[in-house]
Amino acid sequence: MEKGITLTRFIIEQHRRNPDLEFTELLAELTVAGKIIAREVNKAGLAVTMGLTGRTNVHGEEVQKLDEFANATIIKTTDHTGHLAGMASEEMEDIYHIPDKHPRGDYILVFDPVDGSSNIDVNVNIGTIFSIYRRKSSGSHAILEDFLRPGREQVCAGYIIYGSSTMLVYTSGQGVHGFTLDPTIGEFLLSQENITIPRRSRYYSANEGNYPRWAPEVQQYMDYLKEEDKASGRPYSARYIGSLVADFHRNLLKGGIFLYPGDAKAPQGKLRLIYEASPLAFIVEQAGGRASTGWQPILDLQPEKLHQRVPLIIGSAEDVETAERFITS
Ligand code: AHM
Ligand code: MG
Repeated sequence: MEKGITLTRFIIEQHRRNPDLEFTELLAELTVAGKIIAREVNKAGLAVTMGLTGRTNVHGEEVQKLDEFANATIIKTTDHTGHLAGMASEEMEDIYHIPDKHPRGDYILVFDPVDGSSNIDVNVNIGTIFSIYRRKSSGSHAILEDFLRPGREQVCAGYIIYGSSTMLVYTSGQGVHGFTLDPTIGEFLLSQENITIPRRSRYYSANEGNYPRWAPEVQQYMDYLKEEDKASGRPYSARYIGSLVADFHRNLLKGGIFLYPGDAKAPQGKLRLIYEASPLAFIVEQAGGRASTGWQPILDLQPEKLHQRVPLIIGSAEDVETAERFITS
């Protein structure tokens, strides 16, 4: 489609071509949440939404005011649409049930309202990650089993990145498309249709401070990345922001591999399966890349808990394959 058309029009056209995409209105509401969160992020140090709340979340992490604001904003902009039977997020211990005053629908929404929270106060890119599944249960409210689903069953996944510009990237299983917020008209406009990730890259993103705790196979892979490449005469270059969405977004466009493996202290790593790893895995596969625990595709995992963590290796297909070879050898 023509570059510069609005996200709303793009979504309507997609829906026309594939009437099965009944959740497109929900996606449109999510973009409203994205704009409201972007507005708060852009106020940076001036806003009352900056800083800590003084509470810790279900993961024992300090909750930023923006985490809470973004969580509440996403709920508020989507709970009345009639498409949802329930929601779950990084900031809520349990499932959020749609209030009885609103109609309920066939989908569930999972999200990480602000990913990379530790970067909020220092003007570094952060993001919102989301994913939509069709519910399985048929009662009046969604149940836990509706959320514990392999990532392959996602019908839509995306993220909004708050950076030098605000961008929304999503897939509904028909390619990956990127939209940039034009702040002068308040609309997301198509900037990249059918994004594909380079098959091989020269970049890696990992928190190498954890190197001493990694398994020897992971350490060997990391050592390999630092060997001089015969063709370029250079090792891989490190690029680590510490905001998953930002690291992922750069790798998606330029090529690269992101790793957050398990280690001696945290065998399942840090990142959450349902609302961090799986949505990005759906996007990367749609873009021709790969996402893995090292042993298994992320999208094949059957979650056992809502807030389950998972080792994540994601990015350019050939780089992820090489990492898998090291890890499983
Ligand atoms: P968050 O969702 O609480 O912000 O935590 C997830 C973040 C990711 O964005 C990022 O990849 C990772 O944590 C960074 O962790 P570390 O500081 O250990 O490198
Ligand atoms: Mg997160």
